[in-house]
Amino acid sequence: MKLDTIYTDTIHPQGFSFDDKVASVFTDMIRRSVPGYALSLQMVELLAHQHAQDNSNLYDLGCSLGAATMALKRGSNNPKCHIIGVDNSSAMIERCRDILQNEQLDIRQQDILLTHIENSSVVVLNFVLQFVSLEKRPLLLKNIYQGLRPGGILILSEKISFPDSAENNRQIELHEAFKRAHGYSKLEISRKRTALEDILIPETIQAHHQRLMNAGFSSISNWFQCFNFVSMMAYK
Ligand code: GEK
Repeated sequence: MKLDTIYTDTIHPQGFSFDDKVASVFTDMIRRSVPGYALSLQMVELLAHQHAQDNSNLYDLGCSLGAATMALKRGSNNPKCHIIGVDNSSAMIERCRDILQNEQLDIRQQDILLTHIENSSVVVLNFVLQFVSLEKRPLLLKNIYQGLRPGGILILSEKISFPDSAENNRQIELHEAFKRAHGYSKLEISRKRTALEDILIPETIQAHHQRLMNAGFSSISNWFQCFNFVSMMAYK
């Protein structure tokens, strides 16, 4: 696994994009940056095992290198399910296709806002909605809802914010301590924070729940939280 040193270099990117540099270190980056990432993949597998329906589509929206796409495959373990991974980054999709070349998965380079969701029993958004502009989030969730079968689920993991600013700052500090414990320096953390401003927009749990309800989901629950990272599921 190639080590993420993107923000240690004296010449580092000003903004953040899912380019070749990021794709080449992504596995290391997400593991050291997102508390609970490995668990999120295990739970996608478990939830897919419980909810994947015969002859349905399972979507991993914003699949990056296909880690959650593979969790859908392992969990469903059902040749009657069609598994689709979607990402709009060409660097991610090229590597993803390479990694998953023997896996019989449908990997598409596409904007998830344009993906037609149909006949689905499980949809995954694993740390992806946070990168979609705020005004487009409601429509994306409505599209997912209308493309799910009754009893189908959306598995949603996100970086979140807190309504109380003191609490918000405390949780950000805890997350930064998590990153330091995983070998990132203070300088790398602060450069990355600047690079992600206006690109990763976290929202409160309440905002997420309200939007899921507005989209039509009937039962919404959180199944994991560590600091400012939360995982939820929502049923149709
Ligand atoms: C995992 N789910 O390993 N359309 C398609 N892809 C998008 C869009 C969009 N509009 N916006 C962002 N992406 C993965 C991790 S990473 C999370 C997901 C992170 C893609 C983007 O190209 C990137 O690959 C992914 O969403 C976000 O479980 O980097 O924190």
